[in-house]
Amino acid sequence: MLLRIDHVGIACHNLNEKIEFYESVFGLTVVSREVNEEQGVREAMLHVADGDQGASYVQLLEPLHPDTAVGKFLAKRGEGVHHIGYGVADITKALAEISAKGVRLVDERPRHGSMGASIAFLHPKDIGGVLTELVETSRR
Ligand code: MC0
Repeated sequence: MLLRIDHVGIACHNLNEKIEFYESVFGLTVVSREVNEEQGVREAMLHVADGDQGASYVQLLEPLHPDTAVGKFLAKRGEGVHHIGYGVADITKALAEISAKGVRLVDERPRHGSMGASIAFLHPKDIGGVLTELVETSRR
């Protein structure tokens, strides 16, 4: 069901500072920057690698307001890994299969994600404390 690690989402206080850090330390390149009002984030995708099943990225996330998913996470836990995003071929089918196994879905239906992808989150409390995101994308 899971094709690849699409991205690792990392919560930070200052997006520009963190981009500079990842560029200078790891030599990564920003391929997309977006504001996603629905998710309450300003984010950047930095390309890591290409594989048979598509590309993988580091996603840096800065909250638009304190009262957002990432804002609350930062207040509680500080900067760090916020979620893992896995690539899937058919997100609607994957959500139905996962839900049938008793895992709570944060999103019953896909939402709009970075770089035109369809995304949906699974509840961290049912996945060993890891906020998990499914990503269906046509990009390669
Ligand atoms: C919260 N919890 C987490 C967590 N966020 N655990 C692991 N990883 C995380 N990132 C835990 C809290 O510590 C708490 O545990 C419990 O879940 C409830 O958290 P809360 O702070 O009280 O907040 P809730 O319940 O209002 O919301 C938690 C929930 C929410 C996961 C449902 O953050 C959510 O809907 N997340 C999905 C959307 C999202 O994260 N969007 C931002 C990225 P305790 O033990 O204290 O009860 S958007 C994105 O990434 C897009 C742009 C993309 O990829 O394209």
